[in-house]
Amino acid sequence: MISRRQVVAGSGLALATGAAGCTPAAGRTTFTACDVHRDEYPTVVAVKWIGDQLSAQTGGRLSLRSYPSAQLGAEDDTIILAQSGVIDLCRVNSAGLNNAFPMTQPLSMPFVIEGEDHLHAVCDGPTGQQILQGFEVRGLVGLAIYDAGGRCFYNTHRPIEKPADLHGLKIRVPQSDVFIEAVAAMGANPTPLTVSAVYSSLQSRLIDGAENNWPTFETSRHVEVAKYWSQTRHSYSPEFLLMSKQSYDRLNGADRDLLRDLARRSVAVMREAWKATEAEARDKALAEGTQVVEVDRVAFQNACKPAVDVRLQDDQVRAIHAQIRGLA
Ligand code: BDP
Repeated sequence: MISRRQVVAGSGLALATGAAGCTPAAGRTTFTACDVHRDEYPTVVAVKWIGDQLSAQTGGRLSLRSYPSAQLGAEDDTIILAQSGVIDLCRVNSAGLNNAFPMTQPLSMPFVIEGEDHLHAVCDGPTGQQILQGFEVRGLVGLAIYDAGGRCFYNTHRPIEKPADLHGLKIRVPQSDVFIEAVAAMGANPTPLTVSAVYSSLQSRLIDGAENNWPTFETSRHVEVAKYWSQTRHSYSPEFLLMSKQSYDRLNGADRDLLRDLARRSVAVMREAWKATEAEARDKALAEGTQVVEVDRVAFQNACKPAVDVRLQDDQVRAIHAQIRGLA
């Protein structure tokens, strides 16, 4: 795991060599974009597509350099680096934004979004726009919301069919109060860790399991260690593409419009890559011996209700939650 000090020091070095942070040279600008996933992951593919289009449409005046595989740090680090203008674009999950931006909480909350069609209705409409606009107050510009599939539990011990089966298990969650409260309500001991720490923590038995989507489970190789996959699909917590407001404000109006238009169009690019990657990841995991367990989803949903109700005490969270449920 990279420490924050290393990240900042590393980015400073990169900046000095012209590798990171909106680097204008003779009127040219290269945006830095980071992601915790590896190069072929659909979010990385979509952001690289934006970069290719930018270069093509500006004759190379605007371009983008991608830093996948958490090279610039964990998601929490990259959010801060983008806010402070050290990097230009970060792709992070809603989970990593939940605590600092409560408006994102309903997107991550358990059993609020019912599936991909519902998620698309939310993200492609006024609610998605409203949430994207809410980042500007804290130094970020929301550019796009991407799919992340249904998150499910997986563990090294036993088939989990109902909440009681989670008792006593340490389950890794993202650093989000929404996830901590939900997983506790479902009966496990939530253990917040960065996603990069999950593989070694499963191996060393620091944790017994985690929860995520098929592509993260397979591409991050958690599949090698955790054999039991439970189809809870308890959260459809989506991905965000965010830009440093400092970098955005340096662009002229036409470049801002171009970037926003490409980000909007990249959603379709991402969704297409996502469908294929999700199916392929599932097939590969099954071929590697993953045991898929059908679950009592209603029991999990009922167990989560008190955790959802706690979050709904916040007026903004309650209002967005109501909009989302209205689209179900
Ligand atoms: C994956 C997201 C990634 C998150 C990770 C997590 O794509 O952005 O970092 O979950 O659980 O699905 O932290």
